[in-house]
Amino acid sequence: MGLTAAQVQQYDDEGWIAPIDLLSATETAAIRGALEAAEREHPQHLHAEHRNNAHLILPFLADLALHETIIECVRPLVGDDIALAASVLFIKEPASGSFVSWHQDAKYMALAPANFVTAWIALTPSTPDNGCVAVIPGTHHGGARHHDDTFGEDNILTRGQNVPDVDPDDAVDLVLQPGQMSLHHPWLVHGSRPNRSDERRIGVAFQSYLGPDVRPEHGEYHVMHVAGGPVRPEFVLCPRPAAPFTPAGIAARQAANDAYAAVLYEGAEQRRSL
Ligand SMILES: O=C(O)CCC(=O)C(=O)O
Repeated sequence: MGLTAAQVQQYDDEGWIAPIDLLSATETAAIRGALEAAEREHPQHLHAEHRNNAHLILPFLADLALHETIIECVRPLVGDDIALAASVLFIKEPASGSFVSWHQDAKYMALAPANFVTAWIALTPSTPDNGCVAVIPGTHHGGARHHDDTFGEDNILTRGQNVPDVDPDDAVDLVLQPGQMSLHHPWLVHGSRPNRSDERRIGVAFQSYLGPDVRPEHGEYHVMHVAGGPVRPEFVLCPRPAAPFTPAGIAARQAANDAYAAVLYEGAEQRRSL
């Protein structure tokens, strides 16, 4: 439970920690099963273009976001009062070209200071063959890098934002078994290649857990309370879903997605639905 001093040191030095054991095989299979059942039964709410903030309509994902082990790992990195800004289902279908270009999460999130951390949870194996997350260690030092907006068809990111001057030879693959998680810093340059395997690669990213001093620089953030003191008045407090796909949950998620899209697409030349 929690992080060792060496893991906290690695986060400070390199900007990432992995792998961290989170869920048992049974728990992971149950969450994957529930997610895939929800995808089958409610495709209009969970299709490939609509994978943000599903924790606001699916109680089992909200419960996962509040997992005690995640909180114990996040607390030493950001502080005791924690809110969750958003979540993303990063799903790569078998043998698909979907990839994630080199980017820094904080570039377009308009949250400051960068006292927040993403937890990425593997519900399937996540390997070089199926396009696991890869990071460039140490790139969280020095703040924002230049990004080009590429709007690539197969790019999972909103703008296809890409840091051009990355040497892929510097990358470390964050290989995870189902039920393990990684943590990464908001300024860490990272990305992922396509899934060349014949199985889905499913990751749930809680993006991000915000420390007590973090505030929106502009726009509106609809956040969920996670731990410690109350959510600051600069944020809109989102309720946890009472049951799957309730009208209130669907409306809360839509409002959160609309507000998030407005922030992420600020100044963008193209837009797609979130
Ligand atoms: O899941 C992926 O391939 C990329 C994940 C990512 O960019 C993130 O969690 O910030």
